[in-house]
Amino acid sequence: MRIRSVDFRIIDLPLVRPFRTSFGTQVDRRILVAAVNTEDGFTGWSECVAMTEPLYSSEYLFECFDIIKRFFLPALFSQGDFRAEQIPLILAPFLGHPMAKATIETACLDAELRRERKSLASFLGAVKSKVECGVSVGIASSIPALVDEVTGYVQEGYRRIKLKIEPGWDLEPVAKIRELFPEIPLQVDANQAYKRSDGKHLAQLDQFNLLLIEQPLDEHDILGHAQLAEMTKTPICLDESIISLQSAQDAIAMGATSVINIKPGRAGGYLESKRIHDYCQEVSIPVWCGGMLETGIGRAANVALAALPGFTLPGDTSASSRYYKRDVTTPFEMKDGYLDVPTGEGIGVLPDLEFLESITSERETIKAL
Ligand code: NPG
Repeated sequence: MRIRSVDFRIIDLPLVRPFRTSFGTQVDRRILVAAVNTEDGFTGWSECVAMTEPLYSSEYLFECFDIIKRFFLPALFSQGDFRAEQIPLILAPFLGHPMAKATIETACLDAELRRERKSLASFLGAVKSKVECGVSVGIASSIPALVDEVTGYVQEGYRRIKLKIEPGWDLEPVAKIRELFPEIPLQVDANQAYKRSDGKHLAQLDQFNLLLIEQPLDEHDILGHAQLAEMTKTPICLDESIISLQSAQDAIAMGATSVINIKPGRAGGYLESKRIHDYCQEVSIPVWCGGMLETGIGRAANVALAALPGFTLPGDTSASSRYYKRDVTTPFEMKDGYLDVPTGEGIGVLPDLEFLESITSERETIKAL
C-alpha cells in the first residue's frame, strides 16, 4: 500500500454513566480517530485508545497524535510501498508508544484488507461468528447503587461481571454481588491499586470463587505478582504489564500471570495481539479481550480478535449501549449475551460521517510527501 493522506479528528462522546476506576472517573471519552487514505482509493479507520491524561498508562491522547505525525508518518511515507504487516518493523526504531503504533497500524491494516476484500476476523484467524459479552462495572457510590447497576447488566444478559476494586472497595462489594448472583462468572480489576504488602488481604478474595484478579500491583512489579500468585488460589491476570509478546512470555515464565487480558491498543496492535494469543495457546494460558471504552470503530476490531480460538473467557466487549447513547458506527447489539463478529471487509464497520462531524472538535489532514 501507499499512503496518500491521513485524516485525523478528535471526537468527544459522553458516556452513558460515569465510569470510576482506582485511577480516576471518566464522564466522557475524547478520542483520536484516524482515517488512512491510500493511493489506490481505499480508506482504513482506527481509533487511538489512549486517554487524555496518562493515568492508565504513560501514553496520552495528544502525545500519541504528536508522535504519529512527527515520527511514524514520515517513516511510513519514506517507505513508499509497504504492507501493513511490515509496520511493526518500520516503526521499531521508535521506542515504546504501543497505543500510538496500534492506531496507525490498525488504520493501514483496515485499508489493506478492504482492498483485498477480506475481513479482519478471517485475516486474524477467527473461528467464532459471535463472542460472549462481559461487562466492566465501575466503583459505585454505595453498595445499593452497585447492586442496581449489576442487576441491570445481568438482566440485559451479560455473561460475566468484572468489578473494579481499590483499597476500601473490595471485599464488601464483591461479597454482596457474589451473594446475590452465586453462579455468575465474576472477576475483579484493581488497575495497580495495591501494594505487595496487601497479599494477605487480597487472598481473602479466594472465598468468592472469582475467575481472576486483574492487575493488583504496579505494572512493573512482575516479581510482586508472582509472589502474590503464590499466596492466592484465585488466578492472577495481568493487563497493564502486558505490552508485547516478550512481556507476556516473561510474566508467564515467572509465574506472575496465569490468564492474560489482551488489549490491542496497549500491546501495539492486532498483529502483536495475535502473536500473544498464539503463544498463550501454545502454553495453555487462557486469554480474553480487554476494552478501553472504544466506539464501534475499535469495538469492531476487538470483537474480531476475540473470535480467535484462545479467547476462552468472555471479554470486556460490551454492547454499544453500555458506553454511548449513540455510537459512531451501526451499534453493536447484544443478543443472548453475545455480539456478532463483523464479517464485512476490514474491520467490517464504517463510521457515520455526519455524526462523526458533529462531535469533532479538531481535525487535521497530513498529506504524504
Ligand atoms: O468495556 O471497554 C470497556 C471498559 C473495560 O474496564 C475496562 N477498561 O482498566 O481495563 C481497564 C479499563 C479502562 C478503560 C482502562 C478506559 C483505560 C481506559
